Formats: sequence, C-alpha cells, structure tokens
Amino acid sequence: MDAGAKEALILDLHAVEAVKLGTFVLKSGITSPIYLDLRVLVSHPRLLASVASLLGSLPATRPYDLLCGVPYTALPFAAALSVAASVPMLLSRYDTKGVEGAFRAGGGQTVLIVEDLVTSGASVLETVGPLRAEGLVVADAVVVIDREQGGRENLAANGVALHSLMTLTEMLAVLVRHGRVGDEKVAEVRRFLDANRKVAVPGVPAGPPKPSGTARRKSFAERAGLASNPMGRKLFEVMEAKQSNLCVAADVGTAKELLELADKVGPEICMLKTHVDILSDFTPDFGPKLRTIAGKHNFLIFEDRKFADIGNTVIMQSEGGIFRILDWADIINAHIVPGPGIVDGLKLKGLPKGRGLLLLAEMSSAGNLAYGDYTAAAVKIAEQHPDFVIGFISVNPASWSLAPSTPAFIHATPGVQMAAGGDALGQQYNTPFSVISDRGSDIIIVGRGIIKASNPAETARQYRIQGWQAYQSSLSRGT
Ligand code: S5P
Repeated sequence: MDAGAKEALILDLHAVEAVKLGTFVLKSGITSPIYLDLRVLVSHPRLLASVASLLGSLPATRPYDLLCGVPYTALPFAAALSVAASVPMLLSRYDTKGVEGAFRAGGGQTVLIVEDLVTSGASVLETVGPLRAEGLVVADAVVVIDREQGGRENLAANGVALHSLMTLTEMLAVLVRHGRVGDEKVAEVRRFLDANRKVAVPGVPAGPPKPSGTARRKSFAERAGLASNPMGRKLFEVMEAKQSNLCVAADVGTAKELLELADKVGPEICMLKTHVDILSDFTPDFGPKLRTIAGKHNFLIFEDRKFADIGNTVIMQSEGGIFRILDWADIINAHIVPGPGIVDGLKLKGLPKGRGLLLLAEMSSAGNLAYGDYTAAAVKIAEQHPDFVIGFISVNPASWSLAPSTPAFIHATPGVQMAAGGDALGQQYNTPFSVISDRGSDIIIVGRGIIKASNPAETARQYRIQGWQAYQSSLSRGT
C-alpha cells in the first residue's frame, strides 16, 4: 500500500474512533494511552469494504484458494473480501475445533487468514489449528494493525508469514503529523509501545545472547524426568497433560468466590495460587473443598504464604494455626532472607507430606531488593535441597548471573498481563510472550488480568494459549 493510501486509512480509522488516544483504564487495572477497537467498522460499510480490499491486495507468499477470518472482529473483513474478490470463505471454530464451509479434505488447498489486530499471534494460531488438521495449507495471514508485540516472530516460528497494512508505530507517526495527538501524549504512547515490544524491556538487562550451539531448552516432559521432588515432577506432568503453563492468582476476598473461580478456570490452569489469609469466611473445610476441585480439574494448589521467619517458627506457621497450610497446599513458598534454616524448617514437615517449595529469587514490584547476589543466594540454597525445593519465583531468569545447574528447577513468574505496564502500587507487568520466551520462565502467574475480567474462564483460556505458544516457540528457537 502506498504511503498516501496508508495515511488516509489511518485518519479514517481515527475519525470513526477505531483508534483512540487518551487514558483508558482497562478492566485488568492497566492504564493504556491508546485504545484500538476495529469492531466499530461494522457501522461504516464503505470503510469496511476498503479495509477488506486493501487486505486482499497485500502480497501473500503463495496464491490462495480460500479465506478464513479470525473470530469475531475480523469475520466481517473476511466476508467483505470474499464477496468482493469472489474467493470462498471458511469458518474455523475454536469452540468445536471444526471447520465449516466447502473444501477438499486433505486436498492441500491454501487458506489466507484475515485478522484485525495481531498482538502475540495466539488468536491467528488458534484459527490455523483446525484448518491444518483438515489438511489445508496455511502460509500467510493478513492483518490491519501489527501491534509489534512478538506476533510476527511467533507466527513465523509456526510457518505463517504476517502481512500488515500498518504497524502501531506507523499509525502513531501519522496521527502526530496531522496534529491529532499532542507531544506529551506521543511520548506516553511511545513509552507504552516500547514497554510492550517483545524484545526490549526497559530497566531489565536482556542477558548476553546465547552462543550458537547452546543446549536447546528442554521440554517440560523431559524435565519431569529430572525432578527429584515428586510434586515438582507432578507439576511438569500436569503442564504437559493440560498444555498449560498458567497459574491463576486467586486473589478474591472470600472462600466462596475462590472455590467458584477455581471451578471456572480449573480446566485452563496447571496451578492455582491462593492467599488464604485474605479470605474473610475461611473455615477448616476450605482445604478439602479446594482439593476436590483441584482433583476434578487436575491442577496443583500453591499457597503463596511467603514464609520469612526462622526455621522453628515456620514449622508452626506452615502446619498449625487456623489455616493448617501443609494439610491442603501442594506447594508453598519462602523468602530466603532468614538464610537456609527456613528451608530446613519447612522441609521437616513438608517433605514427609510430599509437598514442594518455591524460593522467592526475584520479585515483580518496583524497587524490590531481590536481585544480583540475593538471587544467586536463592539458587545456591535451592541446590542444597533439590529433594524439596522445586524451583523459584522469578522475573527474568535468563538474566541471572548464576543459573541453576539443573533444568529440574521450575520458574514461576508473577506480574503478567496481556500488555506491559503497572498498577498504582508498584506492581510491574510483562506479557506472557516476554516472560516465557525472552526471560526464560516456565509458568505465568496471572491475577487481576484474569480475575477482574468479565469472563475469567474465557480470559484464562486466552492466557493459557498465549503462555503455551510462547513456550512452544521458545522450544523451537532453542533458547
Ligand atoms: O514478586 C512477586 C511475587 C508474587 S508471588 N510479585 C507478585 O505479584 N506476587 C503475587 O502474584 C502477588 O501476591 C499476587 O497474588 C500475584 C500477582 O497478581 P496480579 O493481580 O498483579 O496479577
């Protein structure tokens, strides 16, 4: 598309409020200076038709026989292009995993994917799955806006070339040139976009590039075989079985809400993280009830108590009191600030019950003190207790100066949302792709991004897919 046509399109999208600049507080708590919503195009048929024909004119790597839109926003784009170009369309249903419409089964017809926005590429891949399962060939996807958050790379790693009408950066440049956005806002949006780029994360060293020939990243299935602690092994096995590296942080105020949430998101998660001391209606039957739900959906329970006292005290805190944590939590965690005695204490009671321990090696909050030598000390303590310590709460394990000597240790990372940013109290967020693929973590821990969503089950599914695809793409890239 030539520069003039692109410019006109961007101004049209701005005029119909498909792109808005301002201050948008997303449900998840993240503040975004930019908001894109191409659903509004259904109210502007001429613009819809022109977007569709522009998408059709993007050069694909191979000729195509069929079109398929990614539900829901891009379905009208695909339909408009189908009608205008006389190319038949298919519907790829992620709910039933089926494909609707006429095609030659196993006959190798080629399908062009049509999408509105690409962030990580997860939705495109979800649409591609059922098509390829029918023997159809998918080599190209056309999209209106590339948000430049790893989607292009992620799709390329899965054999899909991405072609976009514009990137978010190009869109912003045009809006600036036409005075649709003030200088201060521009700086804010640029900061936001930079923070959300897949590769660079401000303030966090990316770590030295891996020399070629570095051992490839081992799969969760392989690592299950290396774990000495049975709960660590089980966690890897659950992750493989459910294709999930998602842990939901169930930070709700009552046991009733927590149990309901656990049942809803249960099918999508490998682990549920609790803060039992925030439940106003806790009763001793909480543990057995949660374990029943965990059994039904095959996930592990992680009580995020963050023990931080001397060995003798944490023994009492973990097995006694009102909460009797070791009776129902599969996994617990601890700060290492008291020194290795805390692990000895927790292990004394936890190991006979088959529990596993995560050490807080890093934290997600701004200005925290867990970095450098402190993180290295957590690794050393873990290596002294591989029978009990199953891994770490980590933020950027790829950058650690002292890496664990065995991949049996697992990394779980909080501070994850679909867009990077932060809350008003110092929490810092990175995207699933950045956490798993760039920073070398294994599990994404997501709280408000899921529990504050209008449909937590569906949102959990989206996070699971993103987390899992980031894991798969990192396996194929060998990081
Ligand atoms: O460094 C940390 C460690 C933890 S376990 N930063 C964190 O945010 N957490 C926990 O992860 C925190 O207690 C909360 O339960 C969850 C993050 O929630 P969110 O709503 O910000 O996703």
